Amino acid sequence: MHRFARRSLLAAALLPAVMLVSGCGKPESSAPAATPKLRVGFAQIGAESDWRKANSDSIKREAEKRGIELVFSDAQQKQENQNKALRNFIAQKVDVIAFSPVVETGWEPVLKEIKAAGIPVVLTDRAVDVSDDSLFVTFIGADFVEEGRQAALWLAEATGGKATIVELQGTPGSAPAIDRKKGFEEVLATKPDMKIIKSQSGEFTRAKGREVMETFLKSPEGASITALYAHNDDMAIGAIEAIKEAGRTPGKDIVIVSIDAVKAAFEAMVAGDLNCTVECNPLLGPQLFDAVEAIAAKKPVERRIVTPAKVYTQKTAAEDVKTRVY
Ligand code: GZL
Repeated sequence: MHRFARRSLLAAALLPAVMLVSGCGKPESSAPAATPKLRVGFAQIGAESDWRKANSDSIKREAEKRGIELVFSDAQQKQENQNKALRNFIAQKVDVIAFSPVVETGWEPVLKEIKAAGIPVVLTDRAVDVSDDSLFVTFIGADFVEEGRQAALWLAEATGGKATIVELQGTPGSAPAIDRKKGFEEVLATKPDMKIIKSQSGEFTRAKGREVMETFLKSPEGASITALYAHNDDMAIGAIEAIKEAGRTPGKDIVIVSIDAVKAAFEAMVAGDLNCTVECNPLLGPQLFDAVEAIAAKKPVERRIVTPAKVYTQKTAAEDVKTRVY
């Protein structure tokens, strides 16, 4: 039986006893019994990008604002650390567990242990690939396939449908890397003169994005590159440094489209180095704790909560950059 059910049954059972003990037929202090603080365990992926840092800030800030006790762990982008943290939350008997799974697979065992412990699970940001739908209550996050489509549609428009593209993928096996590639290639299938000639993971980080872009530029096909598709802004910003070092002009010789729409991307667009970014909102704290509080109150929760996206380009970057909050 779920912890909340047990707790409310217990409270209901005890109340008459409490009233009997006091002998007066009504509780001594008229103040209502303080409802216990909700305790939520959150297993975060890491701090690999500006997006991730904004996501963590939003979750911590919102928990604080709502008086929810947050047990927060950072897995440094390692699945084994996330699994450890999730098992820890079971031992700590938290009320709800939430996490952003670093990759899609390998979660069934720990999710079954959490289910057996009667603790509800909320997924934020990234999805898991499991056969048993009862292993989590809801998934709150963007439609990564659509983000990939939007990036490709913008690039097709910007290049007249003709581009020799290199791709910096996100973390191998992660939902955003799989789906952003899928959406981009769906559009490319209709564009015969747009070709991805090289594609490799930059792990969603600036450092790795720069390193991989350097190898692309030094390869025999380096001189033929006319466009870069990066699965996040951090890798695009790292790649911009490599492009400049190679004596090429980012934003002109090599047109660049990425995803996230973090503030540094707007600064790069104002500088003319980046051409377009597709927004993937990291501020999931409010939606996460709306779902947590609904679960605690035994109210229904949507199975899938999609966060909207928007395409931003150099055209409006000088204005947009002033109001970006992450
Ligand atoms: C997307 C998120 C990705 C971001 C990256 O929802 O999972 O992980 O695009 C982040 O910046 O590292």
